[in-house]
Amino acid sequence: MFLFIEPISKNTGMYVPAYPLPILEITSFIKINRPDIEIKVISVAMDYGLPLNKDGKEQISREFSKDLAKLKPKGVGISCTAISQAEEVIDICNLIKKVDPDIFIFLGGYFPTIYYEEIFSKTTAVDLIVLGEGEEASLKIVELLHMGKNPITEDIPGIAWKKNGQTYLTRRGKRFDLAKKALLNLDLLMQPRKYDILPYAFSRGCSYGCNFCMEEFIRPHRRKVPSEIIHNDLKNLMDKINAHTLLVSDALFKSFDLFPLLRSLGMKVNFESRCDVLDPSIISGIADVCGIIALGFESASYSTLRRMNKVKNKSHYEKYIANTIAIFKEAARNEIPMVIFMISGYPGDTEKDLKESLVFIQNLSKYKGPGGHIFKVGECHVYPKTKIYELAVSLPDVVFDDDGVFGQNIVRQPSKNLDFGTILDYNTKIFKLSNYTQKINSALLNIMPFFRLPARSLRDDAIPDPCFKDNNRSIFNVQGESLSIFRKSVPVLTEKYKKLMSDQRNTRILPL
Ligand code: B12
Ligand code: SF4
Repeated sequence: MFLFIEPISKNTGMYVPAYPLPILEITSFIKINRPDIEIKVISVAMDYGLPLNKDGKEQISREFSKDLAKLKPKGVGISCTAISQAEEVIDICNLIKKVDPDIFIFLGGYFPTIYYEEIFSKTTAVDLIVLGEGEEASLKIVELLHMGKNPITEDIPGIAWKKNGQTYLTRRGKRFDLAKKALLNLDLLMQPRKYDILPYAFSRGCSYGCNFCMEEFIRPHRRKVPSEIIHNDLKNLMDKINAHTLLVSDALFKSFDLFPLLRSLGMKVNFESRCDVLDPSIISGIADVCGIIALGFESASYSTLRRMNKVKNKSHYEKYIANTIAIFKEAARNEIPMVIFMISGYPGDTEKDLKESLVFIQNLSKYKGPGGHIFKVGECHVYPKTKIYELAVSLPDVVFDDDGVFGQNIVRQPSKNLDFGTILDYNTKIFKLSNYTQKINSALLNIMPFFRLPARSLRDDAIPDPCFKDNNRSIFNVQGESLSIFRKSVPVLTEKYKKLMSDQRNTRILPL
């Protein structure tokens, strides 16, 4: 048998009780092609619990080791999307090899695609890394292991491995043909009915090339999933999982023509799009189906948006800004909750850039409506090997925590006279212009039950005991019933930890 695992992310603030879509896509593809091969999907958070401290993590490791010894998989595939999962991934790999050194371990996802060398130099527990989309390669790996053969072969495109101190790579394969995408097979999940949120990708890839984004490393062009597959997948999701909240997982969502279908299925759709892609005139027609609309706005400064490669020129910028205002007004008028994502302290930013964003947001927030809005502004991260890294090192006065690929690499000084304290001041001022209405609160609580709560608040006495898997409150139960109990204590927690909620991301990192 084969196991595919989604490890936890140490960043709890954005935790979503959703099935692990990347590995569900891959395993469904393997299963449809090889129904004879046994496969299971584990979401560590959902199936074992979310560890809140070292003790919780150790308990989970013990339980997982026992299961592993029972299941005896020939191979384990592990997904690593976010950087905040990376260290957990390494720990799981080491643990698996400790239980049985013969289990073949392979990784995939954004992080290993970009940082395969760094992973190989940190652990010898990883046998192989798949670069880019994982369907075709995983099928071949699993088939070879099933036949008792070594999957480390030149015949599989887009894989990397290390032998005798040297890293080997095969040529990158073609993009996965989405016409071959398998219907999501929910039976591969351990507990399909425990998930509250249904993530789904209607398309993959994006060609905009914003230089803080990792999309171009995996899929630099947008391709759509054929509509017949979408229809069948969504109907199946509604039948098998008793949840109605859809979380769109496209890099760039544009499939607004599908809203009649989504309405007919009784779904609430939460999506993120670009400020210059979403047409404000369609908003009133889709309002009844919308949960939250998120926009990757990033900044109101032309100079910053140019450095991000978010806009091409001045006229693009003007359209970008005008469209953002129009979307915001329409969403407010139609009572749709909005989340506006922003990055502050981008390499090259001066205080003038931050001021421009603040003034813009002050004006925008005047159009507030009962749907509510949140300005989620975060500090800037300079991830090695990406274009933003090149930009940061090319500018003489930029200072960032150069703490390697496993670190957060926060920009501390984006230009000569702008320090980190000033950036945080602006972030707080912008965040405070959010309009937390009842509607946005409950929409957010549904999708991200721990949104902006500091990690330590998750062990607070105000949280009822049934929300934990153990007596020491060191493992949180993130299954549907437990989260619905937890949600009732959120108002108390929000009041108590108010100050920390607008603080830096590290307050939301689990102390593991
Ligand atoms: C939906 C989403 C979210 C949701 C998560 C919901 C959920 N739990 O499902 C929310 C909104 C909460 C979110 C939050 C964040 N996200 Co996000 N998110 C996405 C998004 C749009 C979709 C992920 C997805 O499901 N894709 C669909 C599947 C099919 O594609 P896939 O993951 O690429 O999988 C393929 C390959 O990667 C590979 N593969 C994947 N796993 C494996 C495993 C094996 C074994 C193999 C062989 C192959 C393989 O094969 C798959 C199939 O072809 C991606 C961008 C994107 N389009 O993927 C960003 C993305 C993953 N997010 C990103 C970021 C930065 C964040 C945040 C840190 C943002 C922030 N500043 O707060 C947070 C962190 C959250 C956390 N707790 O860690 C970055 C990750 C960069 C990084 N390495 O850190 C991405 C890549 C966006 C980007 N382009 O930069 N995110
Ligand atoms: S538009 Fe979004 S998905 Fe596309 S490159 Fe920019 S940030 Fe990435």
